[in-house]
Amino acid sequence: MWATYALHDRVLANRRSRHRFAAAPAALDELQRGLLADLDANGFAVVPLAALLADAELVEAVDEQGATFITETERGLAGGEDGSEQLHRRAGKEFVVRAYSFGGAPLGPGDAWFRACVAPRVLDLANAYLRMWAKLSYVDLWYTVPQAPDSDRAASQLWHLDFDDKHLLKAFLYLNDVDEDSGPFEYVPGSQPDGRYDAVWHWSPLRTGRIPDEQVRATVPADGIKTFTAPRGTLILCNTSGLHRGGFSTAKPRVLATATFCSPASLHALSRRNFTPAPDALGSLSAAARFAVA
Ligand SMILES: O=C(O)CCC(=O)C(=O)O
Repeated sequence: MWATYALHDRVLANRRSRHRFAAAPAALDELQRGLLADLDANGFAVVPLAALLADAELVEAVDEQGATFITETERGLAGGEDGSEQLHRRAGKEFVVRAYSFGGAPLGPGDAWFRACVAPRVLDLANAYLRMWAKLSYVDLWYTVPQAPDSDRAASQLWHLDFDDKHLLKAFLYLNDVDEDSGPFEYVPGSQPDGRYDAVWHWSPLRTGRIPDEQVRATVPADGIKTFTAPRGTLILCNTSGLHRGGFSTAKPRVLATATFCSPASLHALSRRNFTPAPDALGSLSAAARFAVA
């Protein structure tokens, strides 16, 4: 797998994508440049979506989409077995209800979160971080259902590195206020590829193991874990090929919109997009956005 990934990263898909980026790099403003510097240094950046997008109507539409998703999910959860069966959950990660999951939902301008993900203010930053034209491989909303505080953590609630790609940028937009009890996202700054912990937790394709909490705490200083408690409307951008975990909600649900930007090498070698661009999605998009979703 290393050989296939390295071939796509160095020679095939990513080289073309890097050329596309280098031929017409988008000019970033001061806010975007600051976020890029944070991403490069620590593997994450945090910003209110409203500040990054600078499009009040779109921010409002995303918020409404979140409110509708919460209402529908809670209706489903309250509807006993029948209602609950209609909800999108994946085996092994039942604690997350998803709006779309992996069904290839057609997404286009009618979906506010999709629109935000391909908006130049967001996509230009993702491309600048990856130093190539990125692919948008996953778009979804998640509702994390609270579980008993004494239950065991499972799946992505445990420390891990995402195995799909090292050129990776995930977006997590909190759609409700997230505190310690609602399962905040957590990250070890500097654990991204080429970061200060790269030698400790080195990324390799398809590496799927979980890393014990004791090992993490024995390796990083007490303030070396970033716990993202934050108000609704906060956007976290993170290279999750570094060490992360989250979604251990105990007292309250956590609701977020998420998206994954990755390199074409990931799409070729390791992953599959979870949505299909709707027929009306492409016409209005920039060349970089068409590339991202096509
Ligand atoms: O739910 C979370 O906060 C963690 C998500 C995660 O591990 C991932 O998206 O790779």
